[in-house]
Amino acid sequence: MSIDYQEKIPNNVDLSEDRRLQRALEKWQPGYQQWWAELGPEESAQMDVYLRTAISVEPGGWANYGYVKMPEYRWGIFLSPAEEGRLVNFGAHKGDPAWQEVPGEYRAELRRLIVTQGDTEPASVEQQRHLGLTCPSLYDLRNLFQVNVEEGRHLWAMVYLLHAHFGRDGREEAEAMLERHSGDADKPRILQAFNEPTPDWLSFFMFTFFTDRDGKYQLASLAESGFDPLSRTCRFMLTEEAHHMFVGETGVGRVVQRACEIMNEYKTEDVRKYGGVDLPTIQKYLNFHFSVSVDLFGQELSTNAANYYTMGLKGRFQESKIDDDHLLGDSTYSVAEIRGDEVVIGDQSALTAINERLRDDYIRDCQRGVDKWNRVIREAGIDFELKIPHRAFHRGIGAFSEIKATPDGSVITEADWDHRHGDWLPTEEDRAYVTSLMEAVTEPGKVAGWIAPPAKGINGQPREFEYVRFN
Ligand code: BYC
Repeated sequence: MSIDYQEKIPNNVDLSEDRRLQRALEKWQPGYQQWWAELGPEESAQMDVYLRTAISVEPGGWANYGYVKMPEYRWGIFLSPAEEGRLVNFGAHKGDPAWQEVPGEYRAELRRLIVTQGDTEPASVEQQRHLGLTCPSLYDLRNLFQVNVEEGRHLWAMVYLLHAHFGRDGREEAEAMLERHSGDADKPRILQAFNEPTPDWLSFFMFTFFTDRDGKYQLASLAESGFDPLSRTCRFMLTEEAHHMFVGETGVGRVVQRACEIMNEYKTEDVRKYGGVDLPTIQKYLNFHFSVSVDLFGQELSTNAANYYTMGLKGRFQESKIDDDHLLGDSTYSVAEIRGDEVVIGDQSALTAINERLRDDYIRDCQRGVDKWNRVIREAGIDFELKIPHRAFHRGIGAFSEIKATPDGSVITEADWDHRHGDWLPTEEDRAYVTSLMEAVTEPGKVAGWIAPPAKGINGQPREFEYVRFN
């Protein structure tokens, strides 16, 4: 399954065998390139960036690193290898051969899932477009750009499915991906977290930790799909996603580490005085990014999600490894809900609670990363613990969007919320402080004062390697 880089659009799907599809995608390509030039990373076109490019979809296919100017990055179409004899693994069609073509009766639902997924990818590039101007190091700048080009490729992945399987409406949807823009008043991105700005690097690291992790869980559920081309493309996308979450986890970890170093070196809690980000501010950013990211899982009880499952279009996380009937007709699942002014746990149909189950899987995974940050704090001998807020905190979607709650899940009045939310979410002042730290550091090996250096370089290169060359 090696990738053909001789083609205008690199691919491992024998694109040249399907002239119509090839022509349609080649027609979409200039619009994509124009979008990248206008809304991709600012002032980056002339830079040589040390990027990885997939050379095959097999394990180890990531070995190819070299300097690339981003507008010349070889975005293409890569699907994981087909599994022979793959079946639909859940829902009403369980046991049928996986579909190679869109099942006609589920066309609208499948298109909607693919469009929602696809829309997030260019959105994140738009959200992050100014960050390069204030990079804390060349290492970080290179990682930002790696994330950006791969999100661009994820858009290609979804656009390929739309073009290859949805005819004219698919082509129209592919156009619309370049017309909606993050934060645009008239044509916003579909999901709210993708209309929030990513104004500084602490936000970027939080975003890649929390929001990219939603990507991991959504892609993993779509990778279970009975629609085989979607499954195969998501499986390959997941291999790219892992690096993005690494950037988030280590990025926040390095900000935490620097805060602890300052506290110990100067024997103070006043980390800001010495140009670091204090732990309480990191906690507020965590609260914000966690809460907007858990919204991305949708309503706790969702007939949409139940239908996607029964139709065999979107499964649960690691569906095939779960030991049950994969139909969920009679099963129940515990779901937190509001009763009066209390959060209580009740049993609900497992089928309608699919979104909530995925959210639970996600929260457990987030906790693992937060535990690592807490280890850094503990090892520095500091008495402070970062905490994931309760799922009822600061929600815009689902049952909890109706109420106000503290980070530990107590329901409070609107008036109380108005009075106290600045203790839990970044205030204007917090944001202004974090913004004031954002100054570009572009000398190889040097790192801004608010973040610790990375533990090691990329692809075995030293930390002082020139990861980005300015021309
Ligand atoms: N914002 O029945 P419900 C990634 C709407 S991130 C706005 O719960 P459903 C990435 C919903 O559309 C992963 N609206 O909805 C990360 C529905 O509208 P209608 C992206 C929302 O469908 C970083 C209504 O509320 N992938 O890859 O079960 C960088 C009822 O809701 C939101 C996917 O999301 C919201 N947050 O669940 C780059 C996978 N939530 O029908 C990339 C595909 C709900 O009443 N998407 N609504 O008009 C899905 O599976 C589902 O669409 C969702 C929503 C899980 C998002």
